[in-house]
Amino acid sequence: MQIEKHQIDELNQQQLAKHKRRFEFAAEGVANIGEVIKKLSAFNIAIPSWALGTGGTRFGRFSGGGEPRSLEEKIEDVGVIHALNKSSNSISLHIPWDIPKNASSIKALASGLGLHFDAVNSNTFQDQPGQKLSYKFGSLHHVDKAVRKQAIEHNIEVIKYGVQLESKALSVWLSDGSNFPGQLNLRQAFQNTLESLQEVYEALPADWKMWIEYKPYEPNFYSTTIGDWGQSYLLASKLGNKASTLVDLGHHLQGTNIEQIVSLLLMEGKLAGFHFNDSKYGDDDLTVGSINPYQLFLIFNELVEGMDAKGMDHATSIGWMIDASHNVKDPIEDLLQSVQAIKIAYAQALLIDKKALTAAQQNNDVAQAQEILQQAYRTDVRPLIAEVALQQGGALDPIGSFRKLKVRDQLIKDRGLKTVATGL
Ligand code: RM4
Ligand code: MN
Ligand code: MN
Repeated sequence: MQIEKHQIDELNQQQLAKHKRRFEFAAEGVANIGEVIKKLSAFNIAIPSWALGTGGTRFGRFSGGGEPRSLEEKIEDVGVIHALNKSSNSISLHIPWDIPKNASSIKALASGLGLHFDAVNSNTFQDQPGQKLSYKFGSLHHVDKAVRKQAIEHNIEVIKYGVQLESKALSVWLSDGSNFPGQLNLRQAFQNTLESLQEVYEALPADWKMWIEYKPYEPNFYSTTIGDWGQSYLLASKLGNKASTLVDLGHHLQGTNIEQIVSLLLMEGKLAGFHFNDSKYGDDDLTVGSINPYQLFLIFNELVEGMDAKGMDHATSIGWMIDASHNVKDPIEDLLQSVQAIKIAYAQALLIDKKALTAAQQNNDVAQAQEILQQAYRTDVRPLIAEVALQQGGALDPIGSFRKLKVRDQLIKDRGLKTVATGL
């Protein structure tokens, strides 16, 4: 299923007069409007292949219907998202959930939709059918060298798939840890992980990166071997320049100051990028911006300030990706909402009066500093986002258009009501 440009244009046409009024009003208050539009136009967020089916919990899964049944159909769904928002021009694959059996035809399908392949993700947190050794007690940190070797080989295989698709990064998330005190020698587990990652690192092509994700708990509930940014950073530093730390917003204990972590990783050149989502309790994988949009804005404040300080290109210097999965929403609508939320936070951060903020900070004018941040945060930037989409041939209202075009009905017709997508 593909959305035709004229369908989007027709819907835009109906909303154009209203949009123009809103945009003119919004643009009036933005001193650097040209630059903001330019930066927003260049900004894209990768879609994870595992988020296109309806998610589930360990208690159950309730399919919404019309889910993609193959990698090809997942790519088509990302094509739908990108046609609507013009900000999701890549897809990130999880191996072996999504093995590209025929890389050249997969690549052709993607590029026909204006898409390319973002980081490839390995999976040593589940046992796969026919797998020789079990990951029940971990993978790269395992006490048994043979299990570590199997996990290393899997990661190297994932790199090979990625090379065929012209991905440029391997993203590693390990569930390795322990459930009870005494189960593991914590130092040994870390050492084993480092040595295993070193072998994978050796297999990276020259222009590739390794992104190391951390997470404090789940599925292990006593220790996780890469449990926080310090542990990930330590590994990345020991591994070398190609390795850096990936921040998944849901992988922090409640109350953690994520923006501070982001700012320091960025300063050290060790911020790989993001898995965006939102959470209230833990790794909830909720829609970005649905719980705490202010935190997202504060993260973007650090990002914009830090990237500008280092002269980094916002769109391409780090990896922007969503990692969410949804039980009760249409996955495409949910992803559209997430991308909009990220762009809103980014746009608001671009509006911050940096000179004034620096002056307030230098003068310890705390109230003024807060005023400056919240002035940007409380600006309705949605007309700016809509304008950028319009200029790029996307939809003024992506979700509204998705509904008006009855995309899900069509997908259900094509694919059936009860489909089982691979993944979580
Ligand atoms: C993990 C983590 C990883 C993702 C898996 C599916 O919690 O966030 O990024 O690969 O879930
Ligand atoms: Mn993640
Ligand atoms: Mn997660």
